[in-house]
Amino acid sequence: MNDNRIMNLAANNIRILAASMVEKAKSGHPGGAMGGADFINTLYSEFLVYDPKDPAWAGRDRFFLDPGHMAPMLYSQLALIDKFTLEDLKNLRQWGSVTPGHPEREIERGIENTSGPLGQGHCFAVGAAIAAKFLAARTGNPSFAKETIYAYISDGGVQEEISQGSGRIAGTLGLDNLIMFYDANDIQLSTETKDVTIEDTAKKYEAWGWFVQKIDGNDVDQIREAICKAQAEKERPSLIIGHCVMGKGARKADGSSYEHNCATHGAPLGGDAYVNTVKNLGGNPEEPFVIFPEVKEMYAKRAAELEGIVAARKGEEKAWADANPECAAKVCEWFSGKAPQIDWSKVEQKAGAATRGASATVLGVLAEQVPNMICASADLSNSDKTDGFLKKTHALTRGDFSGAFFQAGVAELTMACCCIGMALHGGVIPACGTFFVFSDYMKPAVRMAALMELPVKFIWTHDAFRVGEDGPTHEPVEQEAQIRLMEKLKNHHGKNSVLVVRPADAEETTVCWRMAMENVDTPTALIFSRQNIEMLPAGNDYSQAEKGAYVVAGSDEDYDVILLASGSEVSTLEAGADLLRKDGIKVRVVSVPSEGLFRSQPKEYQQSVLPAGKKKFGLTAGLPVTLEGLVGADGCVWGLESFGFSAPYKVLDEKLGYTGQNVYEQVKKLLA
Ligand SMILES: Cc1ncc(C[n+]2csc(CCOP(=O)(O)OP(=O)(O)O)c2C)c(N)n1
Ligand SMILES: [Mg+2]
Repeated sequence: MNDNRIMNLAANNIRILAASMVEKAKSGHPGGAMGGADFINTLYSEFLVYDPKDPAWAGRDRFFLDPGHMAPMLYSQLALIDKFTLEDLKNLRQWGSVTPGHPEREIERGIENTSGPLGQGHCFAVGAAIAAKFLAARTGNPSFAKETIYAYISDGGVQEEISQGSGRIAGTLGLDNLIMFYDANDIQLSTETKDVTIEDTAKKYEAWGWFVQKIDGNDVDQIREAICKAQAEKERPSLIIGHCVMGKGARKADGSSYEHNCATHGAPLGGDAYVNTVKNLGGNPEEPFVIFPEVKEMYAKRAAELEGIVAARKGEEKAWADANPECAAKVCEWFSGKAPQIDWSKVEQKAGAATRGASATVLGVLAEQVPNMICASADLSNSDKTDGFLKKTHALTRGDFSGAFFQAGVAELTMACCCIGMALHGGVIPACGTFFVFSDYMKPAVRMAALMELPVKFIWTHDAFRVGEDGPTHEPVEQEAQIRLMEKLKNHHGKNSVLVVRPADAEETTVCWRMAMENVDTPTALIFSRQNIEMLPAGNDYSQAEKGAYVVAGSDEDYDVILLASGSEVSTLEAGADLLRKDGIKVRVVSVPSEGLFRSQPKEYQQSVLPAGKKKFGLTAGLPVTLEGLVGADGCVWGLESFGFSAPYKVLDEKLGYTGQNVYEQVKKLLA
C-alpha cells in the first residue's frame, strides 16, 4: 500500500496532464478524465498485474476502457508507467500522433481495446472474462485462472442498451473474474444524468446477479477496499459504483469551483480556468507536462514489485508447462495469431444441401479439430445451424467452462461484442451466428471488429427473401449491399476491413469456411441460405472461390453473355443458362462469393473473368446495387427493390422473377 498523500498527488498528476493535453489540443474531454483519476491510479499502482517487459503476456490482467472520450485519463496513466512519453501527450489528437482522440488498440502501449461507441466496452470485458475462464478450464494454465478483467464504464455506457446484455451474461455465467468500475459522476454530455434516468443502477446489477458496492470514487481508501472485496468475491461479477466528481479539482476563471459541470465534459477548461485548475492541483501552468518525482518513484517501486509478482506467476506457468508440454505448445500456438491446422478432407458435404446445413457440417469438423474455438448463437442455434458445432460440445455455463458453445440469448449486439472481447483477450477463435436480417443489430460491432482487425467469424443464415412465410420483417434485402460496403472500406493496414463470402452451394461453403479460418487479419462474414441449393455443374473447381469470383465449370467458350451472382442465385443462373443454350446462346456463368476479394486480385485476372465490354447479367436477391459495380455499363442487374412479401418461398421466387425462365427472358432482352 502506498502513502495516500502520494496517491493523491499521482491522481492530481493525471488530472493536470489530462487537462493540459486537452488544453493544448484545443479539443477533447477533460472532466470525466479528472474525475476518474483516483480509480485508475489506484488500479495501476496497486492492483493491475502486467509485465512491463512483456506487454503481450497472455496471463496479464486486462483493463478495458469503455468511454473512449476519457482517452486523456488513460494516456496520462500510461505515461506514468512509461508507455507514452510526455511528447506523445502533447500531441493528443494530432495527425500521425500515437494519441488519437479516442484510444485505439495497441497492446504494446497497454491499450487493450479501441473505444468510442459507448457501451461496447462492457461486452468486450465480458467476452475477455469468458475467454479467460474457457482457457483456464481447457488448459489448466494457472495464470488464466488468476487473471482479472477490469472494465471502466460511465453514465453513457450504462444507459446504452448493450449494458443490459453484458450485465445479464456476466451475472448468468457468474464471471467472478470481472470487476467493473462505474464512474458515476452524474454528468453527461448535454445534461445531468438525473434528467434522463431515475433508475437504481445498483439494484439493477444486483438483480442480474452482480456483487455491487457503492463508494466515493475519489477516495483512495474506499477504492482500495472495494477492489480487494471484489477480488475476494468468488461467485459473482463485481460492480463498483464510484461516485466521482466530474472535473475534480477544476476551477473557473474567477477561482470558483468548476466541478460537477457539463461544460467540462467535452471542451478545454480554457484560459484562466485552466491556469487556476492546474495551480489548484499543485502544478505549474507554465510547465504542466511533468511527472512529479514522488509519483515517478511510486511507479518505479510498483514496477519492481511487479517483477516479483510476474516472476511468481510465470514460475507457476512454467511448472504447468513442464508437466503439460503438449498443451503448453498448443496455447503458444493459439496466442500466436496463426491460423489453426485443419484437415479439410474430413468435411463431407451432402450434395444439394442448404449452405447453412453445409456450414453446420464444417462447424462439426471445426468443433472436433479446433480446440480453442468458441461458437455462439443468439438463441437460433438450430436455425442458423451453429448447432453443428454445439452437437460436438456443450454450452458454457456458470461454474463449468469446459464447453465451447456460448448461448448468448436473444442479444445480437451483445453476442457480437462478447465475441470481440474473446478475440481481444486472445487465445480463442470466436464465431457467432444469427439470421442475416438481424445483422442490422450487429453492425456497430462489425465495424469495431473491422477497425481493430479482429478475426471474428460472423455467421449469417436465412440470407434472402426465401424466409418468405415470415414476411418482410425477416427478409434481408439491403443487408448484403450494406455488409459489402465494409469490404470496400480499408483498415489501417490498407486491407479490406472485412471479408464477406456468400457461397453458391455446399462445396463452395467448405472453401468459404476455409478462407474464413485462414483469414486471421480481419473479421469474416459468412452468408448462408436457408433453402437447399442445386450443386454447381460437375467438375467445378471450387478452390477458385479463393479469388473472390471465378468462371464456373461448364461455361461456354466464345460466350455471348456473362451471368454472375453469389449464393443460391448462381444455381438459378445455371437453370437460365440451360434454357439460353437451347436457343443457341453461349453463356459464361461466374460465381462471386466475394466482390471485395475479387477486386483485390491482379487486374489481368479480374479482366479474364469479367472482361470489360462483354454483355453481363447479374442476379441478386438483394438490392441491385449489390452487383451493379461488377456489371457496370455492360448490362443489367435483376435484384429486389422492395422489402419483400409474406408467402412460401417458391411462390416468391416465381412472383419476384428468381427462376431460370426469368433469367432466360431478361438475358434475351439484354441481347436483343
Ligand atoms: C454510442 C455512442 N453514442 C454517443 C456518443 C457521444 N458521447 C460521447 S460521451 C457522451 C456522454 C457520456 O457521458 P458519460 O459517459 O457520463 O461521460 P462523462 O460526461 O461523465 O465524461 C456522449 C453522448 C458516443 N461516444 N457513443
Ligand atoms: Mg458521467
